[in-house]
Amino acid sequence: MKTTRSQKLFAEALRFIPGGVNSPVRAFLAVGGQPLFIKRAKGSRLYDVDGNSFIDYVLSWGPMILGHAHPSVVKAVARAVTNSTSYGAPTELEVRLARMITEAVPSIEEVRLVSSGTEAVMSAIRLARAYTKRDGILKFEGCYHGHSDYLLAKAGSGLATLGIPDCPGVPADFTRHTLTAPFNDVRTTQQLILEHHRELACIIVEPIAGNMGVVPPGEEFLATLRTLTEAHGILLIFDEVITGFRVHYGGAQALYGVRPDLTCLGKIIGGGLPVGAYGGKREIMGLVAPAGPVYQAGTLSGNPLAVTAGIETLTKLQAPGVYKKLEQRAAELAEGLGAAAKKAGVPLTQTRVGSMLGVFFTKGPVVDYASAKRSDTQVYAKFFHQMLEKGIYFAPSQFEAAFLSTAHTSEDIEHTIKSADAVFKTL
Ligand code: KE4
Repeated sequence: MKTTRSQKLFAEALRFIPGGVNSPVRAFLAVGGQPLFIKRAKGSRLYDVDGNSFIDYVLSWGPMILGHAHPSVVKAVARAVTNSTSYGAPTELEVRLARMITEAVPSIEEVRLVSSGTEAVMSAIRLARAYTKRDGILKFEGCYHGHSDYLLAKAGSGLATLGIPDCPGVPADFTRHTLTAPFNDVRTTQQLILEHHRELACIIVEPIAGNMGVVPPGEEFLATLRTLTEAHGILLIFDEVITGFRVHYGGAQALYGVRPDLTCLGKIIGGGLPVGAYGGKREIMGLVAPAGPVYQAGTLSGNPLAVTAGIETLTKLQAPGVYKKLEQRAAELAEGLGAAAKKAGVPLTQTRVGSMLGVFFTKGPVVDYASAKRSDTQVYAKFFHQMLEKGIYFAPSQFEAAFLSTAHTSEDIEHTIKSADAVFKTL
């Protein structure tokens, strides 16, 4: 595959941008090689600067659920841009998107728009701490909630001690209040809550983990979190930045029937432009400035272009049968990959909820971060590069999700399965 222009651009990027990229995972460090520079995309396909084209299963890490450059999104944003790009004043558009979100997600009575998932989570945690007047946070290993300081924590030695920083530049003080437990581990979570409930403001969880590869919640996991938090006045925060409008129009909370106190959203609600959001019960959201004392602000919050793209995307997702079709396509792909791996004798564990898919090169099962890490990342890297050569773009990291869009055709799926069939044989 010719990659001369990408290589040239990467060399130049390295002169001006740390690691040559504006977000670490894009640098291909987890799979080796150099990143491809994308020129344009349409539907399920990406086109790079060297003229190569790929079926895209990254979809900008989730937002592009309608595929790239969906005609009605393009039209709406093209029209909106002629009215200027930002006012820093309220618009009818923001009211529309807020209404759509509260109608889609029953646990959200009020919602605040921000510009990224990180900002949404950071604000939701500040709000939970203000509402409960407690400082403690409990998160789960392998879950990622954006890069705010106190979430870049790892389990202290032995679960009893509080979090220690997992990244230079984060003062120990900032992660002291952050506890971590293994995802899906009800017993440990219960033990931590019993020990620390007096100081816990919230438990934050990706209801379907998407940042260690895809790991669905165990049978009673989410319901138990709900019961335990309720019993101790701890707020339950669902980080649905990935799962919101991905696995169901009402998010994972609608799929599993568990209502959190606060929900964080992002990605799909901006249709690929910068939007994040956090929302929940009026009684809690009423504390957010200027209605209440919890300060949070943003120059471009509710930006008219980003909100327009979000409104168009959610409107298209309301069409009957959209999620059923996404489910069918994704099931087709998973079946095909499973059969191909079996035929080639490659140990493959797949995890899937709707159109978000996990592919692990391990016997499995994969139920948490420890078991996800048993996956052979060297084999994943070979799989990634050989599929790339065949015009298929999976995530350049084992610990991400593969996504499908409404633009992926059955021909795309067939081509992907046929390619995987050939690739698995070499593994
Ligand atoms: P952003 O700040 O990147 O918009 O959102 C942070 C975030 C919060 N919560 C969850 C569950 C997330 O998955 C994310 C961001 N996801 C990563 C990859 N899975 C975005 C890709 C990147 O970091 O470049």
